[in-house]
Parts: sequence; C-alpha cells; structure tokens
Amino acid sequence: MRVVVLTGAGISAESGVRTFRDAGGLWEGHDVEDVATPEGFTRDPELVHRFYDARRRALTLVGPNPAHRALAALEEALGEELLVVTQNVDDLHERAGSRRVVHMHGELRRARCEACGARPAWDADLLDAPPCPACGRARLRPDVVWFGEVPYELDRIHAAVTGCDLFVAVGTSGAVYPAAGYVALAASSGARTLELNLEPSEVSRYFDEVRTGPAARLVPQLVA
Ligand code: BV8
Repeated sequence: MRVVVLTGAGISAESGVRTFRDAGGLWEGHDVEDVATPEGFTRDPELVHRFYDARRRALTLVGPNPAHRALAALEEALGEELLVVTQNVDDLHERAGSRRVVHMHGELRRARCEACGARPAWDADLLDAPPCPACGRARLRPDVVWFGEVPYELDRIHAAVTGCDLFVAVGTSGAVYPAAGYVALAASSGARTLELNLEPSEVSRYFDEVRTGPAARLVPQLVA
C-alpha cells in the first residue's frame, strides 16, 4: 500500500515548536511579508536572519513527539511504500528516525548561497555568517522556501501523490499552496484521503475522513 503523509506545523506543536497561524504563532508580531518573502529579505536581511536564527537555535531545545515517532515506525513497516512530505523546516522527522522525508519548504539547518546555489548544512547563526564554504562569497541565506518562491522536489511529490493509495495530512491548516492542493490531486488520482488535525482545516471538505484531535494521539492510533 503506497502512502503519502503531508505534515505541517501542527505535527511539531506538541514538541513545543510554535505553529504559524495559531494564536501566539510564529507570525505573531511579524508580518509574513517582512520575514518570509524574498522582498522582505532584500529590504531588511538582518530582521530575517534574526527571525530564522532564533528558530534554528530553538530547535536544540525541542525533540520529536509520539506523532513523529509513529511515522518513523510506519516507515520501518512500509519502507519505500511511504513518503513523508513536510512543509516544516524543523528536523524532528529525521530525529525521530524517518529517512524518507521531503522538505518542500526547505530546512532551518541548511543555508543556501545566492551566488553559487550551494546548500551547506548549517547550525550556526546566519547573521554575520562567514562566506559560502563553496564559493567564498558572502551571499548565504536561510535554505527556506519563502512566499513567491518555488518549493523543492515538486515533480517527486507530484509523482508520489498521484501514485499513492492513501494520502494523510497531519497538522496543517491547508492555507498554503501548492501543498494545500495535494489532497484534491490525491483524491482525483483514486487515493483514499484522511486528515488528522486539531480542528477542521481550510481543505477538510476534500478528505474522505477527518479526525480531529492532537497529532501525538491521532498518528500513533493510525499507525497501531
Ligand atoms: C509558490 C517556510 C509558485 C518558511 C512557508 C492565491 C491563491 C493560491 C496561492 C497563492 C495565492 N497567492 C499566492 C499564492 C502562492 C502562495 C500561497 O499559497 N499563499 C497563500 C498564503 C494563499 N504559495 C507560495 O508562494 C509557494 N510558492 O506558489 O510558487 C509555484 C508553485 C508551483 C509551481 C511553480 C511555481 C511557497 C509557499 C511556501 C512559504 N513558506 N514556510 C518558514 O517556515 O518560515 S509556508 C508556512 O505556512 C509553512 O511552511 C507551511 O507550509 C505553511 C502553512 O502552515 P501550516 O504548516 O499549515 O501551519 P499553520 O500554523 O498554518 O497550521 C497549523 C495547523 O495545525 C492548524 O490547522 C492547527 O489547527 C493544527 N494543529 C495545531 N496543533 C496541533 C495541530 N494539529 C494536530 N495536533 C496538534 N497538536
């Protein structure tokens, strides 16, 4: 049985990672335009570096929760039949043991060089960062996909979504495209679709089944 699991900020919420749109979320106090767009980075790179450097540092204070671990166990059982497509830029899926993870919006623990395109692993701050290790130019930015930028591995994701038998979304508000469009693509390709979320999302109507509750309870139940 080929399974695609699309995860969003809600799967990391019980690990203590703030979501975007919940009260007190990441966007609180920040205008998305200022911290998650190329224009915002051009306008005020220091503000954007501080926003992402703080989130990268905070990763060291949190760990995977039972939802991440349940998906890693599911990969033990399904192997190449499972693909996790995450909108999250944290590393909690990997730290729980998942290997087959696509970060369609990039990763906090990676930098990207705007001059040569290198994407080195990066755990330090990017504010006042040293030059790019590959080309030596001082053009490093967070390796995160901002609004208006093309997400990573879209072809691989499209093939997995159109070829799966079961599509599960966990902890996402269905607010951002193209990720929010994947349930309709999966359904039109004949997959069964299931949403696991704390509350109905903006795309709940496209799912065959919606289960509401915390991911740390719902995902282990699904995998059991
Ligand atoms: C693109 C990285 C072109 C940065 C992010 C008009 C219509 C349609 C589309 C558009 C439009 N205008 C513009 C667009 C395109 C735009 C878009 O969709 N805008 C939206 C706002 C309308 N999209 C883009 O720009 C994308 N690129 O379109 O390129 C293209 C595309 C294809 C092919 C060629 C060209 C790029 C978007 C990527 C932006 N980067 N993140 C960073 O991390 O800082 S987006 C960011 O928000 C996240 O990464 C995530 O993807 C997204 C949504 O967040 P969620 O993960 O869903 O989190 P959220 O807080 O919203 O919700 C959490 C959910 O969890 C809630 O429902 C909550 O109830 C639930 N929850 C909470 N606790 C729990 C829980 N569930 C379970 N258990 C819990 N304990």
